[in-house]
Amino acid sequence: MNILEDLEYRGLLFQVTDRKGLEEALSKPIALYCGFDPTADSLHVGNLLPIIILKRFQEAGHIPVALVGGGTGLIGDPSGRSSERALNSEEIVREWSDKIKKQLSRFLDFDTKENPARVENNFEWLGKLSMIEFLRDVGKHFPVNYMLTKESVTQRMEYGISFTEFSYMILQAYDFLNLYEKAGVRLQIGGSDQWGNITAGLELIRRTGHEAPAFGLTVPLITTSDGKKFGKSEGNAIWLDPEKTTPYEFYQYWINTNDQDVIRFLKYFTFLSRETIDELAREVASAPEKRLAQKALAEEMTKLVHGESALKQAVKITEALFSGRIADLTGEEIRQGFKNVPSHTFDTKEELGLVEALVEAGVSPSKRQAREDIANGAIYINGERIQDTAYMLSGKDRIDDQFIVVRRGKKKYTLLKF
Ligand code: 485
Repeated sequence: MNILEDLEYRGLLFQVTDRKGLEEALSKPIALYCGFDPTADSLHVGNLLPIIILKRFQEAGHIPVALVGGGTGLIGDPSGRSSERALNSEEIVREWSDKIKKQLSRFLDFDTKENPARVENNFEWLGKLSMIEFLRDVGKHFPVNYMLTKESVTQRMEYGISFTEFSYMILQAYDFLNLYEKAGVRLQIGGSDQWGNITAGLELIRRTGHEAPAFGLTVPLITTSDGKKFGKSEGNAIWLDPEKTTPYEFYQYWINTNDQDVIRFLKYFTFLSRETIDELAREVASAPEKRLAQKALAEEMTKLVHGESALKQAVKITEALFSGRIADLTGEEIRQGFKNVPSHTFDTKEELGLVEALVEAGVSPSKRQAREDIANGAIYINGERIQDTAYMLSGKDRIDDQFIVVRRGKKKYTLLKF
């Protein structure tokens, strides 16, 4: 199976400019690129698919170029947006570009002799381009009529679009031309919203008299069967930066994938073999309650993005929360696993009556209720039921001398911090 057939099997080919021609071009190693604008200080799972496809192309012997939009990020892509973007300061865009460059680098192989990856920042050339040069050498190739037919523009006609964002497609087109000329790039990939910008680049390459063919390929927009936005959990983006979305949260995001979506996502995102995926599909059909496919997906994704040891930790936290054996966790694991539960900070490490602590931390509304909760067996300290109303919390209860995990009833967790 060649790379295009593989992408097709995975459901990843949305549009291709010239499938036959591209197939032919791919019979030899080619360079290809995908661009990422620094619109935040981290990439998120919505950016993962093109990154993984760059990796797939590299594994198939081609040369991936990951481009950080340090220049285009100062302008703002109107594609897929109904309103004008707010401009970020140059300092912020520079800072975010550096972070994103680091993140992208994790996924690609720079050390292989045959086809090492490259990371570029388009500020390198866009930052130097003069206004006169831009208008004479690049703008002249773009009939305004042609630009007006682009969906990124027509979509915005009602609410308005600045000249700045209107010009964005020319900058991305110039990138493609530049990488074509200087790095032999023959293919640009992106999400389906990038089709207009990618084809603008092909147009520029053609109009500047280049002979060697160039191509564009887009991947579909990822949807979920329950209509929730892919890559978000309760409205929050799932980031690739472990400081913003912990590896445990990241693992949880994937493990919560619906049965209806999980096989499709395994095909999109993982490097598991076709046989393994088919086997997991049979498992989803015959024993969905085991969630083997979801586990495989969560494991593969967490390993890919955060590495083996972060995956082990995420699994350990998941298991401890499931079994209630909280005491086995380290302080760092507690921090990750209980990031989103209510917490209360005590400013003393003195012994503390459990009843008083429950009230102060808001676990029980009154001392009377706290005593009742304890006596009824509803209170767990680090996973162990405590039924002694005179119980004193002390150093031996603190994990890493910092945390005590309180559970009231089946599920209601509170984190006590010291
Ligand atoms: O030469 C280029 C310069 C910038 C870009 C691409 C080529 C970035 C592009 N205009 C863009 O805005 N991409 C989005 C981004 O950066 O967040 C998303 C796309 C998505 C997918 C992803 O990047 O919306 O479809 O391509 C990688």
